[in-house]
Amino acid sequence: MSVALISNLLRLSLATGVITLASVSSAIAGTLNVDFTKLEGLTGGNPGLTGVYRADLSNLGFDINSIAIADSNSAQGGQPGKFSGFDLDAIKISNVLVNNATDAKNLPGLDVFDFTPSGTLFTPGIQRSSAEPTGLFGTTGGNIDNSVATLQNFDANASADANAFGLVSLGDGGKVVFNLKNPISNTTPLYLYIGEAGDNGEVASGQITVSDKPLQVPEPTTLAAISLLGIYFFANRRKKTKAA
Ligand SMILES: [Ca+2]
Ligand SMILES: [Ca+2]
Ligand SMILES: [Ca+2]
Repeated sequence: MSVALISNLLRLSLATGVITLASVSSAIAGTLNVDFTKLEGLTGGNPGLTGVYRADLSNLGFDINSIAIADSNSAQGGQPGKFSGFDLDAIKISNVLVNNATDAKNLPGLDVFDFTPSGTLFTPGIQRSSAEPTGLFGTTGGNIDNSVATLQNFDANASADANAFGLVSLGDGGKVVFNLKNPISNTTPLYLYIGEAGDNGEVASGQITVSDKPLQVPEPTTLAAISLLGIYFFANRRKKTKAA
């Protein structure tokens, strides 16, 4: 990502509960504490094991044009192969505050997402061991296939077999950028809800970025760097596995 692209960008870290404000002139212009709350209960399809997390986006001080979610690349939790990494069931933005996963499932949400490849930009992460050539679950040809992922609904079947449905696995270190159909003005209240299918340790270190600008897919040089990084992590992990 170029310096220009991280202009006026807020990064919410699920792990630390901190938003970091960045600008063109400096990588980090300020830091705000943010409550990142795991809602009560689980939701989803069958089995419904989606953990839902809420971030308060009220009073950010700018209009939101894009939201990015990146897998932490911890290479821990959940299933390997095409289910590697953060398993995104759904993403919603709403003016309504809810406190449990079922209520989040029933929220209509604001009509701001375009889940086609033109509005949902995917950078696949690495598949952990036994990679499948067909790609990560919920993807087709390197893009998110929303007929499988159904990112508008918390409806994931949290299983790693033929019953799996309703989610996209980002892969280790993968990233998805949602460029919103319309900017969301800086009104209050405003809440972001995301679900992690399986609720099995892959959300705690994920990251969310909200920005006042549309984000773009990485430039070729950046993609190359990410690939090298992925290879490094893969090699490093193999070494550790051998040692252990
Ligand atoms: Ca996973
Ligand atoms: Ca879904
Ligand atoms: Ca999971």
